[in-house]
Amino acid sequence: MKNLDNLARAILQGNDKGAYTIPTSGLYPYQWNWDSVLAAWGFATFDIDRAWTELETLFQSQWASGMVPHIIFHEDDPGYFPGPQVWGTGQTPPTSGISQPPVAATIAAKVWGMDPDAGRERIAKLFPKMLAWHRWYHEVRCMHGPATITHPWESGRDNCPDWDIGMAGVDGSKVAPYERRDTGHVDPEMRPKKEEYDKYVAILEFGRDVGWDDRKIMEEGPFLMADPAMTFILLRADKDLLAMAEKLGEDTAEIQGWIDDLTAAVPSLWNDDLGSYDASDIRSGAWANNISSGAFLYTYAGIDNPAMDKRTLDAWDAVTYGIPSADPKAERFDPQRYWRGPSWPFMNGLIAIGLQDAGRDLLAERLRRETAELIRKGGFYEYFDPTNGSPCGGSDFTWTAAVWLAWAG
Ligand code: 9YW
Repeated sequence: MKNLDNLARAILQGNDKGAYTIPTSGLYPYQWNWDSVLAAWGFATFDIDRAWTELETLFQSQWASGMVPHIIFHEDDPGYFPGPQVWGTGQTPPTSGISQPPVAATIAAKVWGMDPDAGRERIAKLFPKMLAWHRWYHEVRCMHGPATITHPWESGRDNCPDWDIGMAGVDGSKVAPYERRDTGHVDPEMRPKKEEYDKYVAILEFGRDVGWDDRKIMEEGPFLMADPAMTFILLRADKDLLAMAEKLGEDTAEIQGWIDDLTAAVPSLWNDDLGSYDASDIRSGAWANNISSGAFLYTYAGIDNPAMDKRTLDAWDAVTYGIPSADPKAERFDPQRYWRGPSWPFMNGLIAIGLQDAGRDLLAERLRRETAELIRKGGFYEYFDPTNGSPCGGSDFTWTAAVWLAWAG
């Protein structure tokens, strides 16, 4: 649809700060890691040079450890909490101290496919940076087998029921006084609750107090959970990185080793009682007992699992528009509260990549159609109620516009 294409481009251009894109003005005024990568996918449909620049800017803020932070605070903006001073990472430009799901290699491979000749030089420069990021993920975050997260924000699925058991053990009562900003931009009913925010800040303060030391955070931090989505996204990205290494004539042995190790860890994410991939608390071993859209990324990782297919369809069939972020049949399902139920267009897009690659064209097409309908009816919102399609969260959202251009529209 022409006019929606134009609108989507205008949203990307409106959120474009020159060399990076913000998710939406007001609510999220900085560069976010996976939002930015998805923005590149959208830019690639009409401005390939700008797509590469987006990825290059992101990797300019890579830490010496290889970690690529989840937020880069290029310009100070008092409209967001917690800002650069709270994170206190000492980086230039300032950044947060945690990462986000590594969708970069997967999307960079797609952008290269859209720019096969000129793209070679740009991808060759990005390759060692992506390799270093993946190495950090494997050596640090995968030390227990599956990919883990040290903060719910690291998962990018902040208040998903996946993290409830891990959050239960976090003491949020002693955090320094702070003022939330998110609830001034959007309806508080669509955002995480105060108790959750106190705990988010407490986990952040731990990281800052240990100088963002990876070892201390992994060993002593207040929160450590195995994340199925992070595991599947990393595994998929490893495979894309391997294919890239082959095309560039780079060594593949290390990447192949990561793929083997992570594939071997996937069965540890299977909760037999629930009949689903599930998050778990690394320290206690307890399951989250939640069926989330993150767990539905197994096909995206190239994993075949008929029992999980059934689970996915059960959850999907129980709503009308796309994949719900939490189990629609569970009591804690909350169709408009962020990651506790809503359907997220970019997440649907990632799941559809997996379905498409697995040759499940009808399902991929259904997901595309439902997502397109959400956007057509509601606009380029951050997320949507999967039961009635109402738009939620921030408007004029970058990754929603990007997936419209690259996939849904
Ligand atoms: C926050 C920007 C980010 C996304 C995350 C999403 C949310 C930030 O917004 O987190 O302050 O809560 O959960 O996935 O990258 O769009």
